[in-house]
Amino acid sequence: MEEKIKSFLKEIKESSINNEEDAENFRLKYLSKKGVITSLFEEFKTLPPELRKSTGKALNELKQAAEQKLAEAKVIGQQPSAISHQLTDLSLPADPFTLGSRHPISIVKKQMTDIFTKIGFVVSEGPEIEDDWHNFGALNFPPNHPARDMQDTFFIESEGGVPEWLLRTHTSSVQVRVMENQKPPIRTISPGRVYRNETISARAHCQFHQVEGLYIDEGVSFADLKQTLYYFVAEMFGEKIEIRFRPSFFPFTEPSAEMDISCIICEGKGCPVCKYSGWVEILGCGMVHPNVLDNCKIDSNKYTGFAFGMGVERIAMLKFRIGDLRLFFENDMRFLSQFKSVL
Ligand code: 2NL
Repeated sequence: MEEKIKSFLKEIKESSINNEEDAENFRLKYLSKKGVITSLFEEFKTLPPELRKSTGKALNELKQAAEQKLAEAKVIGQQPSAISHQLTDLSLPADPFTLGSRHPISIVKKQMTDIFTKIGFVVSEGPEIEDDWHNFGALNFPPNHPARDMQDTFFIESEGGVPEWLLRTHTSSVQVRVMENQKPPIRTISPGRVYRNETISARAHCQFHQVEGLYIDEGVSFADLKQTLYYFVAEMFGEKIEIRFRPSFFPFTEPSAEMDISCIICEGKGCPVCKYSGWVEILGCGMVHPNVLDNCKIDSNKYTGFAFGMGVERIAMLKFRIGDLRLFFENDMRFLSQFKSVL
């Protein structure tokens, strides 16, 4: 019998337990009620007394060895190295993923507003669905002005009669709300999406983005307007940029002007972007019309102000040299993924 115990001991020491199944088989073979060790204990009872001492000792050692082997296997099985070996290989590379990027319009819109907030302008935002007063009336549009026409403005259908709501055609509507609710000095910048009923082409779209600025205080002059806008383009396009103003007309400013910058593509030499003139129009501006101030309960005898408005797409096209406005609204990944490095 001692020979049998010896060979089982050798077997136990040499057996390998690598997973739950091995462990259970080991337990069944050696330590269960019908296992090897139980039957050896049965056999032990039949031994003559003179053999019992040494055989009993060997048998107890065999049982201990089996129990220890099983306990050790369970402890090792709970360790990460063993688990990873069995279940997953943690040394494999992680799943690949691609980072998203900001839309070019968002990038440029933020650059533009940041330039103005640095000199004390405060960002104001407002609703895209507006009433006639905030989009037209307060801004000195006469009742029959062509911009109010169905051809230019998207009106929201009403239950018979005159439509009450429209999609804002400029973010001046936000600045009207600021003037109605705050006292001068006012320095505000209004970025946002606007809508106009235009035929979609490489140069026009029925939706685009604007950044409008407004500055009202005592003694604000056209010189302040020029200096502020020069500061803006120098920050946006660099110190080498030149500007020029041409007289224009808007119902909400008097006098009104349009501002051109020297063409950043050809540096004034002449190219298709500037139509060989060396100049590119980038914004409209002027001194706030006294009627607009009065409409918003700001004393036009005491206060003056300047205002300007520009298209974000226009600036983005110049900055990134994009030839077709429609690209901004098509969500083509081949276009959008080019702006990855710019944050
Ligand atoms: C353009 C021209 C302009 C303004 C916007 C403005 C706002 C208020 C009062 C007076 Cl509340 N004016 N904004 C002034 C002149 C021009 O935008 O061509 N935008 C794309």
